[in-house]
Amino acid sequence: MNPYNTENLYENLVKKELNTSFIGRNIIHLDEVDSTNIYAKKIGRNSMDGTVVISEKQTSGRGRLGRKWQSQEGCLCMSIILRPSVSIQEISKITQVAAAAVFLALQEVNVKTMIKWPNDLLINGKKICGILTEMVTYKGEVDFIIVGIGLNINNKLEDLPQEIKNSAASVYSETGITLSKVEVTAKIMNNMEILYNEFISGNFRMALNICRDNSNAIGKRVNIIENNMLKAEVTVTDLGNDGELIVKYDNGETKSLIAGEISVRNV
Ligand code: BT5
Repeated sequence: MNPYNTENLYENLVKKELNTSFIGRNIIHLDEVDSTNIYAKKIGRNSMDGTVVISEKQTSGRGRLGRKWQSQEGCLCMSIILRPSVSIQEISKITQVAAAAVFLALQEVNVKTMIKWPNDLLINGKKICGILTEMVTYKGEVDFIIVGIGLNINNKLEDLPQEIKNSAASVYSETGITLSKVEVTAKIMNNMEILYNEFISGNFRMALNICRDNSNAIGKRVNIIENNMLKAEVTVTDLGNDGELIVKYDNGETKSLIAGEISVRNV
């Protein structure tokens, strides 16, 4: 079977499978763009809540902290524009809300993933999805946010660039299953709307529990990396109620780590 799903993500195909009231009700589908997050940032101020930008190809896909997202054929690249009325401090939680939504979407098509705090999904320990949440403020308040999701669905392993070949994979490369991009896109939006609505009504726990129950790190040893330097080897004990990573040092000290300041790598 052709591992690529050539079906295009046209708005009406996705919309047929949506049961949302606002996420994905306005879809901008592009053949090629530098980055769907950059595009969404440009149009965000004048876009309706829940607008989704999808591109078949990205020429400069972005990761966190200036890193790159390699957008090979078979990768689903989408950005959701949202206007949450929550404080700036709450915004980082939306990455975990999105991770939980992608997890549920894949679970619905019988693909089991693990969530790597705070923004990755893994299959067999390999990264298949990364999430980049960015915020645009206006007069010191959140104007809108962009939740960028890059999900390797039908990519062939040999097409992944050399530098990520050992750490990255796709749903297809790990399971042999070719999924419909349209179906997965709609399922992500459907699950995102449920979890996001809970989150903005004060219930972050629903998404958090999914991240906690399917964490690849809880109970494991990890390296803490800060500014590209190895800081310590610790044991992850839990996720805190605000989504922070709780770790225990070998001297017994416990600390909460906030996403964005550090990253963790399995030992
Ligand atoms: C991320 O950053 O994982 C966030 C990726 C977000 C991508 C989406 S695509 C739609 C939207 N538009 C954008 O421009 N971006 C968002 P980070 O945690 O910093 O991880 C980046 C690292 O993941 C890289 O340094 C590579 O090691 C690895 N990587 C890059 N491309 C990958 C891929 N396609 N699959 C798996 N790993 C990859």
